[in-house]
Amino acid sequence: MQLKALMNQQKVMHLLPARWVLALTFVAIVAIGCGGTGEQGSSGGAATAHATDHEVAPGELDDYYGFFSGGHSGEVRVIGIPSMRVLKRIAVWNIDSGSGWGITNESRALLNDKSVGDTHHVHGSYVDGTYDGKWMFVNDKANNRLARIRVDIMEVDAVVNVPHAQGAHGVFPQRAPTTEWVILNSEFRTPLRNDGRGDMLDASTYGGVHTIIDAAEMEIVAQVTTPVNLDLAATDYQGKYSFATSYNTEGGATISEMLANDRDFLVVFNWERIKAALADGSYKIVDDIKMLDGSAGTGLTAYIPIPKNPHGVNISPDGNYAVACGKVSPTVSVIDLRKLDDVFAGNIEPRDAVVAEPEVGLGPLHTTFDGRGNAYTSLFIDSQTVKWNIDKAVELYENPVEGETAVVDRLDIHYQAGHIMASMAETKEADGKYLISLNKISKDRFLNVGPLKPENDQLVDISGDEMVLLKDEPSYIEPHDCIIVRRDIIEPHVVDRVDMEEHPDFVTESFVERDGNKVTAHITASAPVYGLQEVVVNQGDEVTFIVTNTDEIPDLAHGFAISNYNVSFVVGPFQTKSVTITADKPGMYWIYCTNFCHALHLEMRMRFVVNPRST
Ligand code: CUK
Ligand code: CUA
Ligand code: CA
Repeated sequence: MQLKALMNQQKVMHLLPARWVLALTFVAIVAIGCGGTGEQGSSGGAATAHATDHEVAPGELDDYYGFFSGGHSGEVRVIGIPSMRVLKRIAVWNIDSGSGWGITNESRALLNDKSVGDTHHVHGSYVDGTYDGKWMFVNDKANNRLARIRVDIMEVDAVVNVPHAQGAHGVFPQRAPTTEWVILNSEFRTPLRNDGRGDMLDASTYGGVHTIIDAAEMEIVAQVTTPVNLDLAATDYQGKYSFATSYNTEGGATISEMLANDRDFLVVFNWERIKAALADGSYKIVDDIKMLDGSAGTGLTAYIPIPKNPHGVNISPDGNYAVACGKVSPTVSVIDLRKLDDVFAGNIEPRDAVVAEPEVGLGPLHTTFDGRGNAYTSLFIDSQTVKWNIDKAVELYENPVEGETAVVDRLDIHYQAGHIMASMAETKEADGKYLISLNKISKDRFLNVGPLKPENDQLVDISGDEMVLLKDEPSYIEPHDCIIVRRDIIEPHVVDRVDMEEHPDFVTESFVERDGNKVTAHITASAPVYGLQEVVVNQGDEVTFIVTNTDEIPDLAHGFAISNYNVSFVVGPFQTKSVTITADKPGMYWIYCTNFCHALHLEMRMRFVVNPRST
């Protein structure tokens, strides 16, 4: 397997300039685990002195909420910044008996009975270019879905399944005037109607999909198809354009095919034209979805050539620039968004919108901003954060000066950075205080825990001229991305309790009802008792337990586990959750509270009696 990977890598090498061969070989060595990780000097000494300024003492609260995707763990994590304390794990695509997600009827209905997912990007809803503290949106690259998290209770409340898409990856909400749309890119090209018809191995028939989702309804508005793949996503600050990087302009199905061209694309989607096309009916309906053709020449899109297999695209907080990272080119491409109207009007060539292409280092993946005109790009291969000045880059692109560069500072990170994110950087209120480098490899930075080591999320102070490393934080595989949101934006929205009547079947009085072989037990939970002492059913009955936590105390949750029946969930204050099981095992089974709620918590239990089927 490893040999084969190396051989494929070798094949690719023939197609690449010498410098990239070196770089990619390095990636290969790291990826197959037979080499080091390019260890470089650390900024340890300076960091320690500085770090104390950023300590959050016991009892003190953080200044920022971090929302981190959890990768193939399927969850989203809420982390206090700068303390890096993990405050909450929000189950999204995973099963979590800490909350009962994936176990209760309510969550299983949202999850469509799927139990895995792959979260890469979490982004908040916006009003006028900054977060409104209402929702978070997160993708599922594995099962091609988008989830919405309610910020007030920090739980998922809606899911949309996205057809015609695989590798549902880049996601970004509309930033202005408000988040009406959320866009989701499919990274993998597929047959657009993927139902087995045609020659499925003929990659030339495949396409990518830019899915537009209504944020409030969580329904698909339309899908714009492209001949190329669509990877990372962004929206502008005006509600006019959305963006996708495309690394497979070649339409290839193998790595070497996907690396053939020197330039791929930043694809720009024109919302005004998309809305017009939807209004005048220039779309096909495929499986109940409005599908628009976004090929070059349709006017809906612009394809801006940029080097090479680009990855992240991020918009500067002033709304003027898109920055796309070259990945296998040492450059980032700076696109002036004020030129896009001219591109769409045909006044200038798409490539003319590129106003800078500074060389920043090897393996640029993602860029973030400090709101003071500087950009920070993660370098996967160089294991660095590079800080560079946008205006300077534009100036030098126009008038190159020998020996001058837009780069202002470099910081070694440990090691192999993927995403990078500064505080409030995806809003017009970017404040340039903290930056987190989400590093894929921790190697020697923590106690060794075996072959699967944690990742390393490093906290960096970017408030001064030079970046200062403050903290290493191990993280469980594998957050790709995060956003850092000011506390005052989130905190006022978070509630202590839910409205009990949100659930149509909330329970205030406990009782059991029977309808044929269907039994429903309505149960209150109030420390330290359930509203029923026993539920007696017959073998084969379909039994639904509906549990409402009626305790008046905030922060007092009750659990509900049924011994040997594979049920365990937690009901928060004033919440109602339910589960339906088939009583297929005769006997007496204790139902007990799993969450320590009272001095008599251990006594908080009831019996579930299943009479054997009469013969
Ligand atoms: S991707 Cu993982 S490091 Cu899914 Cu945003 Cu770039
Ligand atoms: Cu209720 Cu423990
Ligand atoms: Ca390519």
